[in-house]
Amino acid sequence: MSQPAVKYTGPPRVFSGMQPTGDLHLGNYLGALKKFVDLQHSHECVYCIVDLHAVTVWQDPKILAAQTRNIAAAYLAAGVDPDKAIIYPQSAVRGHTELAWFFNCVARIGWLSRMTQFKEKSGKNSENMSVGLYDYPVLQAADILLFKATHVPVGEDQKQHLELSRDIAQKFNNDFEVPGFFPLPEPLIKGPGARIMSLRDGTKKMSKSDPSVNSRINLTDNADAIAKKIRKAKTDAGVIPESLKELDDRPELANLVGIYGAFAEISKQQVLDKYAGKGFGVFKPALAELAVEILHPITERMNDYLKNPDETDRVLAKGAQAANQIAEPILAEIRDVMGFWKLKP
Ligand code: AQP
Repeated sequence: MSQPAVKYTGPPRVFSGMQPTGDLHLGNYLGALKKFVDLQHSHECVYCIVDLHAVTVWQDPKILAAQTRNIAAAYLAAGVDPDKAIIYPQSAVRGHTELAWFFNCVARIGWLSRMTQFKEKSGKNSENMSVGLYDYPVLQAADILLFKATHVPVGEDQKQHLELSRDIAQKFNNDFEVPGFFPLPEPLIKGPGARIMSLRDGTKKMSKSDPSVNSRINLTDNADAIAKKIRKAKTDAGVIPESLKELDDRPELANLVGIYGAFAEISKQQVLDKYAGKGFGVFKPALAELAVEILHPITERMNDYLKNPDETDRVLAKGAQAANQIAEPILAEIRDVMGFWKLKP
């Protein structure tokens, strides 16, 4: 029977993560990582490297740990401060998998079957996908709620998964008659970086798995590669228009204007005000210069961290300990709510 909505009254907490499935790109940076850095100044933040999510598709065991370090290096290089925010690998905190199982018994098959990301990733081959890939959003709900996180900075592609996390939290609170036990986590999606599109096709999301390397700018790209990819970015024959409405049927240009706005921290309209009437010969070099100015220092710092894996490992080990300290008491509470056996004190 559904309970009246009771608000969660615990402390605000931010949680998010990235998969160690390849080099991070501009979409990951502008859609999520940049927000990670900003939020650490105002919130308690927990940032995970979601290696358990990564293995929902095949990962070479010989390189998984190195990929995990790479993502940690990207977090640190982008400005996540391990003295302010927790950075850790998901598999180092066992609570993720335990809570995912509990939530498997709360979530409904019908909810999961509506998830568009699974449909996109599996295509016509869904019978051959891992059960883990199908169950991915349940693990994601467990990631967030293991910390009773209230806010989740993500790109727009994660909106549906976040809605599922809220549904799971609400159903748990109702089923076990513990109103307000879990917060209903709020996605932090807004801003011009929320959906960065491929540089080769303005209708497709920029993605690690796109076979075209020119479709994305990676955080490991040097200045020349960044400039070249922007120069080669697909555009049309027109000039930069005056109004946002005129971007509607020019997806590639709309994407580049959004990227400029996200870097410069101005609105798309302000970008148009600056460049209206100018051609791509002016706009693309200006965008490339801005991109290099912001990304180059991150790439350099990332290379330093990659040369020094011991330091990154120290951050991850300390982070795992801190994450476990938050997660363990919450997990104990959840086990109590669900009525599992425990030894009498
Ligand atoms: N194009 C994007 N624009 C804005 N945000 C994006 N994110 C991903 N792509 C874009 C956000 O980055 C965070 C981490 O994503 P992830 O590591 O979970 O991987 P993903 O979403 O699977 O990233 P990819 O690059 O798209 O990988 P593949 O190719 O494997 O599908 C998330 O917050 C995500 O929203």
